Amino acid sequence: PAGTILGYPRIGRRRELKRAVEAHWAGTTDEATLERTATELRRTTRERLAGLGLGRDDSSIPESFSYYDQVLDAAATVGALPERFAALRDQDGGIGLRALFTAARGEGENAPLEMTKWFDTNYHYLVPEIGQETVFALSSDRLARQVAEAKADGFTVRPVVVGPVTLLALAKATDAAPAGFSPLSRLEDLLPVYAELLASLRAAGADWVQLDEPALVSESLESTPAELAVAAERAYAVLGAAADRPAILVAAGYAQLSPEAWRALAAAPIEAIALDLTRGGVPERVDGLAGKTLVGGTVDGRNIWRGDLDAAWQKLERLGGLGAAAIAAGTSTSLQHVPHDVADEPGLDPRLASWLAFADQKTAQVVTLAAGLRDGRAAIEGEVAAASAALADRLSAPGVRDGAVRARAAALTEADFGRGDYADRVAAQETALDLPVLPTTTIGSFPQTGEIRRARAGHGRGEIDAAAYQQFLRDEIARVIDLQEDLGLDVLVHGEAERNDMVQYFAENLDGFAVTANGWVQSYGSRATRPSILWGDVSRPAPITVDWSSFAQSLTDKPVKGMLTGPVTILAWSFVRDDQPLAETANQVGLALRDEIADLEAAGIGIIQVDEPALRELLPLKQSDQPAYLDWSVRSFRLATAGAADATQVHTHLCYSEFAVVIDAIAALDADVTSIEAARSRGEVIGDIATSGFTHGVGPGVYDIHSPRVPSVDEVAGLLDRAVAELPLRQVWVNPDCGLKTRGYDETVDSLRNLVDATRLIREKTGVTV
Ligand code: THG
Ligand code: ZN
Repeated sequence: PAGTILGYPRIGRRRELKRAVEAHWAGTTDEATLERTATELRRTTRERLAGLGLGRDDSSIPESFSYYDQVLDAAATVGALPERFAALRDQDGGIGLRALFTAARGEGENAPLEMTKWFDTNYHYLVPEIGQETVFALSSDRLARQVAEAKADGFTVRPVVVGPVTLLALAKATDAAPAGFSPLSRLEDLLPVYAELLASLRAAGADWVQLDEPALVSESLESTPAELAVAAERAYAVLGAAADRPAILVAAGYAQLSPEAWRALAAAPIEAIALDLTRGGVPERVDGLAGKTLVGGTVDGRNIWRGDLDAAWQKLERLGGLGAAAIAAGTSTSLQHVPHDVADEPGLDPRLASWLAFADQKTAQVVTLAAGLRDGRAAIEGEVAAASAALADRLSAPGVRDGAVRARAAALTEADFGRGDYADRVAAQETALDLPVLPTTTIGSFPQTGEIRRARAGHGRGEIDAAAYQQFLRDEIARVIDLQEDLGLDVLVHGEAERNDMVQYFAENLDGFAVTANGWVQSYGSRATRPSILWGDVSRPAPITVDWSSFAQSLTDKPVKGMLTGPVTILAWSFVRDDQPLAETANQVGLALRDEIADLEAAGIGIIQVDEPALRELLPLKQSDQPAYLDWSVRSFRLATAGAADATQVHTHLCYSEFAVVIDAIAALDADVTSIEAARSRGEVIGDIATSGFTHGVGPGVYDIHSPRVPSVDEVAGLLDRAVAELPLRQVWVNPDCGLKTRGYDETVDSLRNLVDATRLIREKTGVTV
């Protein structure tokens, strides 16, 4: 076929899969009911994709369904589930839904697989655990059954599986593995199982299979690009030679293939390669392409812009010059990273909507490009012109370029990016704040109870008027302030009951953003977010958080932290305009936040936290792109915060454990206090901070908020002991490792009480109590 998409959202237009899966987890529905819902979703997806113009019987419709995660699916298919879940297998060793969901979610003592970000997206996958002892064996026929199910409905679909190189490259060694063990060393043992899988897909009626190998574009994995290319060469030599297989499409999205991997795939005995042409250009001409189809990923699977069909066409033409047997149009990646359909957003401004393409619109674009490849460019001239006109309209529409915002950004000087000397700030803050040693605080949000969610929803539907909603939130703030005073915390928060999401809340209150009603994108498992759309120049029409923060401060003599989300995180968790460098957009957000900070200061708020949990997330896959990213991301944070007076204490919070990777950038943020998640191993993070020479205040999270478990006083005291042994006493803060929004009140109160008690113990032990 002349066009295909590499994958489609599987959560359902109204998050049907989330509801079905969570009902099953809650025990209200059985497995058969869940399977029926999933079957229905797949059927609807196929019909829709056919309706949009993909062929019913030419393998252009991908079968990319997953109940939870495609990496978990691939691991389960080849039998690579850790030993601790062995008891959940079927009698014949097969891995069914129960084992799959338990590996994803954990059960009792058996921790779930670790979760981490999928390349530079906001999707999270489960990390397979593979050791010397892992026995690979075909352990699930789920994908083959889905192919057969489609066949019975009259569709020949193209099953999508994570490829063997990527599966191993993303895996971590099991605890039992010897030191230095690399899962990639198991490639030879894994390949026969993939060959068996391919044969089963062929038997089920698949003419083509898609093996996703995005590891081949990354420079941020344990294995080097050269090692990965060698593995790919071997893998596709073996799979290409397998008997009874469907034609193989290897898809490598998310960035440009490494030159080594490009040469290896071109030379391999496979039938097609899908390239991401939205990141990096058309690759060099190499040997081996003569018998192959190249799928030009020209429709961006990562953003929601309608895109430039003329530019896409030109890339396809250049791809056609490489000497391949055939060229097809495609998406750059799976469409799992974008919402379903712009038509589900009647509330969006129609002009903005005309600039957008979600999964369905992107599929239609691929179909258009495919028609052009088949029938000639003239056949699609109308659609190409319409896309160009929408793009031109976007670039010239009111609000996209705001003269005042641009003039302000143009007038910035280096002085706007730096605060006063740190030592002076410490002195001014000691006088202003008078905090004890080992100050205790929380990250910002308190539990979002059902009551809070219902009140917000009621207000959204117009059932609760503005005055009543405001009073509800004030009562909630008063309750949270009282609670923190009772617990004896030193730096209080207002609890963020007014916020649905730490990014969407600011998007709703800043100019230049739009929010969607149904624009859900899977984050992990059954969880999704609705990324905001940053379409225009950003400015702040009015103060956003000042009333809530000053109300909270009026209730207590203790300092209440102002709580803001930083520019990098606002960008990372939104769909961002692609017509200017991210650095420019980040600075606009930074300036809006700078004004908010000035207003908070004027309202008497002495501590302001600007969260950047996503700082690590946006780090580019290519090492050569990383320094520029770290430079602009750090600068936008500094721009936001550098207007603060010396006496104002600026805090930030970062949500990940790979502290070492970006330690220099964290130091360069120059926040007075940084709280960090310490999930990997709390002690290790303290060690990392100590050896890094980090000099500012730091709060290594003393307990994990991602679990309802209450840490004991001894446990917290043990960590604090270690912290004060390795770090100067004056540097250490005491806090949980992330916001409390997803927790219940019972465990939150018990945990915070133990945190405060442990802090008292250590203060007494050190003999310094103020
Ligand atoms: N906000 C935004 N993006 C994010 C996060 C966030 N991306 C990264 C990280 N945090 C992802 N983590 C989560 C955690 C929980 C949920 C989603 C992503 C979640 N979502 C609800 C669900 O799916 O039921 C829906 C939330 C809602 O109703 O708004 O629980 O914090 N922007
Ligand atoms: Zn966090």
